[in-house]
Amino acid sequence: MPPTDDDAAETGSFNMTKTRALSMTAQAIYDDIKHYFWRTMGRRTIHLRQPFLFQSVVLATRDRLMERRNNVRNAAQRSGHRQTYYLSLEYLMGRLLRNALQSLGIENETGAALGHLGIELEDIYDREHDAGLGNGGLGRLAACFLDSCATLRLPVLGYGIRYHYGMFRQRIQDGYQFEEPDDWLREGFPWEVRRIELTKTIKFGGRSVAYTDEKGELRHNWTDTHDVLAIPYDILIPGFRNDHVNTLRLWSAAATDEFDLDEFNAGSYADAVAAKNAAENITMVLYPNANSEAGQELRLRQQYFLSSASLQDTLRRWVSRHGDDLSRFAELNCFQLNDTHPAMAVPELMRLLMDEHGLSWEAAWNITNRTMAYTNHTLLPEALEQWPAETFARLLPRLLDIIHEINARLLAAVAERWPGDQQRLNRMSLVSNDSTPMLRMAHLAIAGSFSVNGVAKLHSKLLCEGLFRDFAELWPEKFNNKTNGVTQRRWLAACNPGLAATIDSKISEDWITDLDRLQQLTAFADDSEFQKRWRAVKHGNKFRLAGLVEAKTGIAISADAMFDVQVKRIHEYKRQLLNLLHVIHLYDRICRGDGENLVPRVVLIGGKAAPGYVMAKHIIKCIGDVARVVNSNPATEGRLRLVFFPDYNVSAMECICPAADLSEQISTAGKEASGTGNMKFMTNGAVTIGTLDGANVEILEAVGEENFFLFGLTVEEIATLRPIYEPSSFIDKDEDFLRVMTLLRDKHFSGNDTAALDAILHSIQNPHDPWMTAADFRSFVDAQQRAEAAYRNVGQWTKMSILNTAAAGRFSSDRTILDYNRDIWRLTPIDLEA
Ligand code: 26W
Repeated sequence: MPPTDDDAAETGSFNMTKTRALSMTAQAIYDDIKHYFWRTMGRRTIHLRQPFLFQSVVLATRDRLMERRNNVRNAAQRSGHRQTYYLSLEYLMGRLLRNALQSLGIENETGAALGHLGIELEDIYDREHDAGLGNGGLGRLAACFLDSCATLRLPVLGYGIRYHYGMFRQRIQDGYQFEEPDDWLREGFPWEVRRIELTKTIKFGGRSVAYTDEKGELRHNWTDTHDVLAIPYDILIPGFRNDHVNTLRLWSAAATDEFDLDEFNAGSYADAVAAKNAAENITMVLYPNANSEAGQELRLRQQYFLSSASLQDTLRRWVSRHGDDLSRFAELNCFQLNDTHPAMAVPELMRLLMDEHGLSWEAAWNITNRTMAYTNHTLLPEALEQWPAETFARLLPRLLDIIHEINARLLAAVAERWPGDQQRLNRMSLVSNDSTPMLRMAHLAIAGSFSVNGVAKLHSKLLCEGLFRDFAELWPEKFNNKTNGVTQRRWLAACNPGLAATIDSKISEDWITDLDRLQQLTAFADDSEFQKRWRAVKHGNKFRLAGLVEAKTGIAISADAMFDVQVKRIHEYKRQLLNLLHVIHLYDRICRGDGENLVPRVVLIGGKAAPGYVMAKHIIKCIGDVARVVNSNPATEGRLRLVFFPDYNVSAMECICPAADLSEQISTAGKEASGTGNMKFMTNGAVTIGTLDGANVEILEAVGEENFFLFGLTVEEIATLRPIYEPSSFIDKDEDFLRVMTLLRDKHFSGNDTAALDAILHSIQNPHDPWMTAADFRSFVDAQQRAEAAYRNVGQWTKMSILNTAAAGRFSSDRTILDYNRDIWRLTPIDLEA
């Protein structure tokens, strides 16, 4: 056996061959919980408001994960197979306990163990704080992928950042959003295991010095740097009942213990130590901007910190197993870059291979270009990362050298293929031609990767035809699609046990690891007994959500109404405004006496606005303003409620998606890369009202037009209309629309502060409105009317609901990961028996 991970100089080891696996009985679990509570934590009495019982349950569970992880690691090492590393600045994990117990198959046993204490497992679940280390779709996708990789027994290690503060908590006061720090580590995070022995040193600043080595080769030395330590914390990721456990490794920044000598000598020992806080800042907080790049220097430091620590970790492991010979490195390793955020991995791997491992440029490039794969998650220009070259020169001088060299070689290849095409060179360059030259991280990621993928068919097509067209012409073989998916373990089995049991009553339970099996439900879509049961489950879920809504907002809603739901980050392109216009239209109908036949409806909107995104905050304020007027008008009683759901997060979605009837996926065509909330709703039997955008296109294809409320302009129609777009032509010729606008203009919903409503009126009426909200109003209202008519027919609606769940198979992240593995990673599942 080659030397392993953690044994630089081995002085001994435990013989584990005779160790029996921990028992999975209720008694053994009870004993372990008691052990941790009494002996490890030194507590005697249980108070559910304190974290100690929860922590004891976690430790008892973690032990059972750890022994499995150890076995998997040994098996992976023995096999010597290829590995993938998922590099992501975000992981939106949510709570972990329920998932861990269900994966291990010990939920009943743990429940029984707690039953001895007179405690409900659900209360322990509720004690867990969400791990919210992500903004939205991209971060939650990473979490679903980890679940699927472990369930498929693929050797995939996630690398990320252990932010001290995760996604902010949203508090709504007087209709305004306030951000509160998410101090998720305050009570400790018992799932994590600190791996101090794997600490890495990360360089910043200093300068790059060229020199000639003994062999006469030109080499570089990055010196006079300010170093920061990266300390890894491991979180264990279980597969579903397969004894497979993978690792998520999160890096935390710490100061090196070299003190500032000047200050130290000046006698200010305490000041010198305090100055080291600066280092720890790097991993202090998650940047809460989805789909817009704020360009903060600290964010750049985070990106390099993650990239460098993870690559060093990978190379360290390689050297400990294979020695200095890197000739097979590319064959056995693959890095998947979750958007451009970790794109610094490209020049950093080059640097490590050349400067630390002595490889030539060609040898290093060969490895880099065969191991890196890049996933793009957005077409929005404002989300495309660009960093001032000047900042790079100051913070990462050696990387800037390397990026310039990559660029020179790229441009030479382009010039050879398209001689004299200067415009193309400018478009493709890694460095922009501006007065302050900017580094285009997407171009760097594409140049350095062997695979570039989008996250839904339409999105991948638009990447090739638009944003990355020049690159797709140069390297068509790199470009591919991997339509997103969500894990059915969390997003059906765990969050909707009633529906899961209903499904199990008709088809076998295999869907939990093979979601395509849901297709068999089609045979029961018309079965009236089954329909009745299906409706009862939905009603129960709506009742549960109604309780949560009332607890959080004080607004009472009826589980008998249609639940019309839009939850996602607040962004203009997602068009929460269009949804709001429809609510105002319904309200107007009720007020003018045309609401008699309306299906009672609860419109639920939730999501966070980036703290600096003024317009998104206006949208939240406006929803609140409209809600107050609508909900307090007696005429709307039993007909219409508008609710803004505060602090939307993963745990909230686990209660919301099982309760939704109608799923709002109404972005301007061409703007939403994929969407994944759309898939969670569909899986739970909600019917989509949506545009031809992102994965909606594939959802429509899967369920058929009769089970989807399609509306809105297509990508092509948007493009044609844009130059001549005149919102007033849509407003003035549409009486319903005009009435809505008149209510807004007359300040029917405004309190004292009209800023939000003014801004919103302006955006709808603006011919340059990038989201073209007014253009889709009529067709949206019409689609809503079709939805309403369908909902009125209980049997028809239930059938649509069942057929949506039945068609959700292809939106499992298991399918997505199998696609990644087939086309990009080419990993062999770990066989524990072998
Ligand atoms: C801080 C800058 C920044 C920029 C972009 C942070 C985060 C981003 C992400 C790319 C935003 C994001 O989450 N994109 C979403 O990714 C999902 C998973 O692929 C898709 O389903 C969504 O359509 C896409 O908006």
